[in-house]
Amino acid sequence: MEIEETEAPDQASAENPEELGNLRRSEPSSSAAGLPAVTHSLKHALRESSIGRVAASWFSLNQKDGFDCPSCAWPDPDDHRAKTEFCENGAKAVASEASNKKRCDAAFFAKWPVKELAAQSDHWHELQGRLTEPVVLRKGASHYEPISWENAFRMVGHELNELDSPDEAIFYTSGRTVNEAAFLYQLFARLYGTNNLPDCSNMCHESSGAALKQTIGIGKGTVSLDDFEKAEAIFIFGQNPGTNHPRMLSSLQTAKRNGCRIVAVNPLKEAGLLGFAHPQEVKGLLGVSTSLASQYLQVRLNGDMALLKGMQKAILEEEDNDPGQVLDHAFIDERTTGFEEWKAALATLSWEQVEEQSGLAQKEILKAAHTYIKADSVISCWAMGLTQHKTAVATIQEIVNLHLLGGNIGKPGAGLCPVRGHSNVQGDRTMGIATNMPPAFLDALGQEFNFHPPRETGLDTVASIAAMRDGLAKVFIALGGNFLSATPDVDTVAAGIRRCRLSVQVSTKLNRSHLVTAEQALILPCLGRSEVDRDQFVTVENSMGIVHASRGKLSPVSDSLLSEPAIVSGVAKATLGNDSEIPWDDFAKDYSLVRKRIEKVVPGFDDFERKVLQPGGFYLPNPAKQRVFADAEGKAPFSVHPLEPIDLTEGQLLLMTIRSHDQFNTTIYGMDDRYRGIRNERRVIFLNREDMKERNLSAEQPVNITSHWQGEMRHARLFLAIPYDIPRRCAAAYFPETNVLVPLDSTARVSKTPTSKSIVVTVEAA
Ligand SMILES: Nc1nc2c(c(=O)[nH]1)N[C@H]1C(S)=C(S)[C@@H](COP(=O)(O)OP(=O)(O)OC[C@H]3O[C@@H](n4cnc5c(=O)[nH]c(N)nc54)[C@H](O)[C@@H]3O)O[C@H]1N2
Ligand SMILES: Nc1nc2c(c(=O)[nH]1)N[C@H]1C(S)=C(S)[C@@H](COP(=O)(O)OP(=O)(O)OC[C@H]3O[C@@H](n4cnc5c(=O)[nH]c(N)nc54)[C@H](O)[C@@H]3O)O[C@H]1N2
Ligand SMILES: [Mo]
Repeated sequence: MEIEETEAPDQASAENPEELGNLRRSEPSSSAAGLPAVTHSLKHALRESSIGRVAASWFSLNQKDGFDCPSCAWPDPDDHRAKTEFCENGAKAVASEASNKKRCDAAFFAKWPVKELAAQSDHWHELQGRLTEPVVLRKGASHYEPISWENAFRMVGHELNELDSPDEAIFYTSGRTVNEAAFLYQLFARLYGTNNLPDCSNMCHESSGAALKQTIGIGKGTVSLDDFEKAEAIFIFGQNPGTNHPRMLSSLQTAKRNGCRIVAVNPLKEAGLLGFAHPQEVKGLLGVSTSLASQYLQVRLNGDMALLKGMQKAILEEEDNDPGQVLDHAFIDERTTGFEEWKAALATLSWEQVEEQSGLAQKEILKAAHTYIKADSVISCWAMGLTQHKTAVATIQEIVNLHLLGGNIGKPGAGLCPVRGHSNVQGDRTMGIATNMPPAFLDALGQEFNFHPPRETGLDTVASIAAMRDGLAKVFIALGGNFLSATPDVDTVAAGIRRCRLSVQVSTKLNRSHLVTAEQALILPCLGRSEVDRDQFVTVENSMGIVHASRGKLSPVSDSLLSEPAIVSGVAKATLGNDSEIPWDDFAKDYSLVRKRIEKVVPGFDDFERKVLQPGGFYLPNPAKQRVFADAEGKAPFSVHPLEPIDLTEGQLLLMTIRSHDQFNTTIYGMDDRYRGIRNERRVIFLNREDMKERNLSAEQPVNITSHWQGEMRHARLFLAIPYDIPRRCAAAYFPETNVLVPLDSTARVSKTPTSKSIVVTVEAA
């Protein structure tokens, strides 16, 4: 069945224009950063702002009295911070936010019809500067026009109060939202009466949270930064830190210099895993790099579970050869359950199956297993390469199994490290942004604010899309993000949003979610984290569970911006009126009042105000670090999962949708993917040379991509075929251009995360 594109010619386009740039290609790099990282940071920054503003932003970034980098969630060192504790892509993120050379103001929106804006590319949207005043798109109008903050709030309140049920409203959050805003937002949604709180995490590390909660009892990692200095082996699965977490490379470099062995598991040979030239070291600037991975396992897409089982098999075989010397028996006996059942299940798996499904030779897997066995302390890191598959939760639980065998959780230099994406995505969850917060949280919230929070599980991202598509949800509000472009099955999302009565976007920069809208739409522009918010500071939590303060340093790009907490409070007051006993106006003015309430509701925040003002902040409690795990006795279960290969029929490939070096999710800073040797083009698909030969495709030939899912076909047109070092029958292309191919119903078990890294496709000459 063809999934029809729903766009009528008179509708705003939900996709980037199908146009090619002017591709230039070079050899992929064998190390990341160095001087080019510094020059590219500067180039991007100066394109957006004056030199003074650039300097002010760079020297406040990630300093103890400055603001938290709005790019990734990698932590800052507890001590020894460099004067410039940032990376090329952090610098791009700040440049994008600090941008003051152009602006999307009333004159901009008066000039541009929405449909014409939608005909432009995501990169063009990014270059238009900051959103500077609230604007409204009225029913049937072609242009956005200015609206006062008061009227905007009133409009949202009116539409929410018109709904037949609170469950017809959706409250989405993206992971840049700071703790105070997130706490107020979930409070508002629950007072209003719904748990419909989908977030970007549903598309991101939801699988990690689900896998870890069931095993180690907490959906977060167990390491801190200094564990990287003590680790004897580090495994990095499905992650491209050179682009997405560049500051992690400094930690890997330190580990390597301390003698740690690093094993990279990735279908692509990513530059940042091969080597790192530290831009803050003279040698690094001169291009001398530290090699990082001592073993590179070019696993087949979705082959990690087979690899992990293979490693476990090898470890058990070694234990049989050398009883008592390989496994941590004391740990297994005292801190785990289900070892014997798990071992029996693994015994039924053959090496042939492991090799076939991982795409790796037994010899390579044995080598990785020996690295694990020889190390007294092991860290495993992972990101989207593991979380966005049907068997994501199972695969992550295989990592947990691996760590349980050697007691590699809760001791120095060892542990589990899901590397988070958005800078406060972990904090947003802690604050209650979730469709199913535990009863204890809801009890505490209800008690503190004197109400009965709804208990029914709300709609997550995929379920929200289905509800809008089916006419069951009618108001869509987003605190940050770019829902339309970040979600799967873009045409279905567009059709769903268009059926709604009102869509509201709280944003800093123009994006496609402002252009494909409900009957009426609002853009509510907010302060960025880099900007001064009167005398207030905010708080965030990084990937390692450290909560710290962030204080903007730059002057706001416009006087008409409000902070996120002020916007949430304004909407809440306009919706819930004076009946509510909650002092929304006070919360908007003084965030310490919000923090006082957080302290009462969220565990681990006692003495919040004082602790968060300590330089560097404080660690949240994490029982798994003390080896207290999921079950009633604090033990962690071994998890048993069968291998589940994805059956490709003749001619089909498995496609992963990934990030280029010049993007932050749907924000496209530039058209290059320098480390992979791609310049001036995003419409590319990386293919194995043999697979290209089989299809008679030549290098840079234009192709169309079709995805196949339960008899349905989805199309993405006009991409250039790039011969690349990638395993047979695997392919890679950038998101969001390929999100049209991701079927809405193809999700990971348990976590419901869209399977954006395993899309079954065929590729044909265009
Ligand atoms: N500059 C920048 N920084 C970012 C972001 C950004 O877009 N730009 N995004 C932020 C966010 S929200 C997130 S979640 C993170 C994302 O960070 P990453 O997870 O690093 O992002 P992806 O580009 O999705 O890369 C996934 C990696 O997994 C590999 N991979 C794909 N499939 C498989 C598989 O089946 N097995 C294995 N072993 N590997 C696989 C790919 O080759 C790629 O190297 O980065 C955060 N930081
Ligand atoms: N095919 C495919 N799809 C994916 C992924 C993939 O790997 N492949 N990755 C998924 C992942 S991991 C994630 S996290 C999601 C990301 O999904 P989202 O978080 O929804 O998307 P972003 O592109 O990060 O959002 C960018 C927008 O956020 C707004 N913004 C930026 N800073 C701020 C701020 O401080 N406050 C507010 N209010 N707004 C701000 C800007 O207007 C900007 O246009 O995408 C997912 N989608
Ligand atoms: Mo993410």
